[in-house]
Amino acid sequence: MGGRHEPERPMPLAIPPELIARLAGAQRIAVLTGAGISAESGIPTFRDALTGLWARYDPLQLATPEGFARDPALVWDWYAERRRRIAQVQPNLGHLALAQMEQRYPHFTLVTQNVDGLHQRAGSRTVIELHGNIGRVKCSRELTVVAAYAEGESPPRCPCGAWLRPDVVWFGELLPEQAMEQAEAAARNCEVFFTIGTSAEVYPAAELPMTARAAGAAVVEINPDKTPLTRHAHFVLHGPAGVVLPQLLARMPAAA
Ligand code: BV8
Repeated sequence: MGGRHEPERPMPLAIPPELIARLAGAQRIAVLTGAGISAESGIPTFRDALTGLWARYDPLQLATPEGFARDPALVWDWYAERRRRIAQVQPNLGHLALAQMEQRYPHFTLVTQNVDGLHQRAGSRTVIELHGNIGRVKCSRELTVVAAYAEGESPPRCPCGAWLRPDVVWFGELLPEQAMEQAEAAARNCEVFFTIGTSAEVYPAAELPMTARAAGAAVVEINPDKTPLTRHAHFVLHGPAGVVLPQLLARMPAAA
């Protein structure tokens, strides 16, 4: 009889000792995450070919005010489908490791481009959402968040009569000013800046690791693939966030 099949144990990662030393001596850490950190929860990234119903749609067309104006029902239904998928998944080991990492440092700022709320569900207490949150809905005219709305019409309407829309930042829209200011301050003042699961192609978020680098921080990229940032990073850990982050956490100082 064959033995019990041990779950696939990830290969131990070669983590540079200089990085361990930087993390041991650091007080201020900043992290930027992108869609890749939610990939292991089963949420397709923007660069993956979207599976199923949405395979033929391009987020760059749907996640825009023009796309919404052109076909509000299609855009609303795309977000409703994404919301349903997010409700069915769980945060993964990468999200959970970042929530624990926050406890290890006196100054830990997590900035995310993701709109799925999985960092908060994993227990991260301070999350700066640069691109909003798919769980929130706002009036497309008054821009005020609406807590409840009658399902039925797609998109539903605000009491003022205008369509409701997801409270996310579309391409061509400005990012929330306070969120961006906090993110930039964290990038300028941190000692180590992690960029995790992002293709580093969407601005102005993609500027943050370069801001940190210019301010003297050690920039660490965690991604299975290369990105335009890879050559600028001081440390590159090639692998999925759900594998790399728990191994990195195990080498970090105990909780502060
Ligand atoms: C703006 C919410 C000012 C909606 C999103 C230069 C300066 C300023 C602006 C621009 C500029 N150049 C171009 C622009 C315009 C534009 C832009 O950046 N375009 C890109 C396409 C070039 N930026 C904007 O429009 C921004 N607004 O600048 O306002 C302005 C205003 C008016 C006129 C002019 C300027 C707004 C950008 C925000 C858009 N909204 N999301 C929604 O989600 O539906 S962006 C959306 O796409 C996501 O939020 C995310 O940010 C982005 C996708 O990027 P990633 O997160 O990196 O995901 P991606 O799939 O690309 O990559 C995943 C990575 O994970 C890969 O590298 C993969 O290898 C890796 N990975 C996979 N598995 C794993 C993994 N990593 C780790 N572990 C794994 N297991």
